[in-house]
Amino acid sequence: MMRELLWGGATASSQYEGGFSEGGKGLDTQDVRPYLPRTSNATTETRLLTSSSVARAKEDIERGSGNYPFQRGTMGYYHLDEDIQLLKELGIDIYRFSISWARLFPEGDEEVPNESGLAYYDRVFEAVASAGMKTFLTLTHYAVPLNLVEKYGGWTNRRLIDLYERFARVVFERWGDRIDYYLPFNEINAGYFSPWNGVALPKPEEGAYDQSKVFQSLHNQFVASARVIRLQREIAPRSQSGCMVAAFCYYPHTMSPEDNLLKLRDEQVNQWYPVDVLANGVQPYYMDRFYREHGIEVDIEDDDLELFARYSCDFVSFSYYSSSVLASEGNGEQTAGNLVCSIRNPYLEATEWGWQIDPVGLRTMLNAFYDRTHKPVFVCECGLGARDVLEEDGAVHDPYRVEYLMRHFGQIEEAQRDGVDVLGFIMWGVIDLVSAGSCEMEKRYGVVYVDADNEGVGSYRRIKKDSFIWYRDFICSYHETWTKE
Ligand code: BGP
Repeated sequence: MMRELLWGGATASSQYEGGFSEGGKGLDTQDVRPYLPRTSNATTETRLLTSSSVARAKEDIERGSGNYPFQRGTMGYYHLDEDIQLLKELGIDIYRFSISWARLFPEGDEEVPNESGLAYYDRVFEAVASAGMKTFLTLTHYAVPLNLVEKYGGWTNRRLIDLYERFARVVFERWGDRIDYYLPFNEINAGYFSPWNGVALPKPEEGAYDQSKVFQSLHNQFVASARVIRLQREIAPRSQSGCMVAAFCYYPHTMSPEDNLLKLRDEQVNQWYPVDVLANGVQPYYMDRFYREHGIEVDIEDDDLELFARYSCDFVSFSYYSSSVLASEGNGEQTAGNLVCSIRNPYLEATEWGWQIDPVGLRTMLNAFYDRTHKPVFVCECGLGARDVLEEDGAVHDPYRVEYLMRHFGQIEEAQRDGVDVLGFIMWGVIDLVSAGSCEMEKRYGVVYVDADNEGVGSYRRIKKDSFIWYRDFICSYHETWTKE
């Protein structure tokens, strides 16, 4: 029996809220990422911060200078009621948003939360419930209080597990009865390929990341996830817990056995490792050899393994934007992807940012996740990043976005027919946001346009794009037809 899907939209606190020092909010790891005009390595520089770039950002903040887009997001903090009204009009069933850890605990290690932060999220939860939408909460979406990086070394330190649990306790005690689905972490595999975003780890001033620190941090986040699930089951039992990774749908570059093996190994480390721990409750066998061969040392305690086995999540979820190609010999033309690079796939078209559009890959991923875990699967992020134009007459025509969505929705239906238990689809950046990868404003995903540019110049007025009407009508007729069947 096919499940009636939930259709949703998503934002994340750092990309959306702005108001970075409003109500006593502390600085976090996203507030200090500068906008850098697009050049070959601008994205890397703004994504992988070093301690000296953080120090520079703090000086800029003191002086009130510099361009730090996450400090303004798309001003959601100031447009809350209007935005929720727009989402209500859109008719989505479920809204995914995240809580800014530094709004509740400005330094991250206080004993008690910040009242003004609590009051802000009271309003958010209330507005979402009154609009009749379900809540899909991401406890943290990349943003970590900066003090926790400077004082404890970010997620390398197990102390963060306790502090994170303290933060989660406040969330569940206060809003637990309103949370339908939640994720302890956004794209938990980001720690591996984008350590500043994923695990709040600064890049060394010279040379590469120490991989032992990267994987220790990831392991600590796995432990934190399991502890949060334990806590939620005690105090907020009606919520459903998930785990989430960025899914890449890898293809081997050639038919060579080496390329095929590389695909398997990369998929294991990049994508399945967190899923096997958090959904299947096991520390997977393949990581031992990977650690050994790369000289990686991770402290894994026996209690951790027991936690994984006892507190695995209820559903699995992933973000999916494009697919990737892997080659053992490193040849082939490169293109970009979600926080990673790939080889160009001649069978696919790519977005202006080089992300290869592959709807069939979504069906493949849905099958792969279900096959591996036998748990219901939520597509909790997907969408098209494009340079939309606000026309003179005040309209935004985005037929390319409608086409992207239609093609992906078709593949979700196919996956359901394959027998995959799909829970729903959540469109990324339903209201335009600052890009997480490149800090640009002009890479837009929304069905609601926000009038602002890369420099933060603009009215921040909200304008419905053509795709708004299409998505609204799609959701409405989907449910009407479903009820009639
Ligand atoms: C995911 C993140 C989102 C997001 C999206 C699109 O990795 O979870 O926060 O923004 O990708 O990426 P970008 O904003 O770089 O286009």
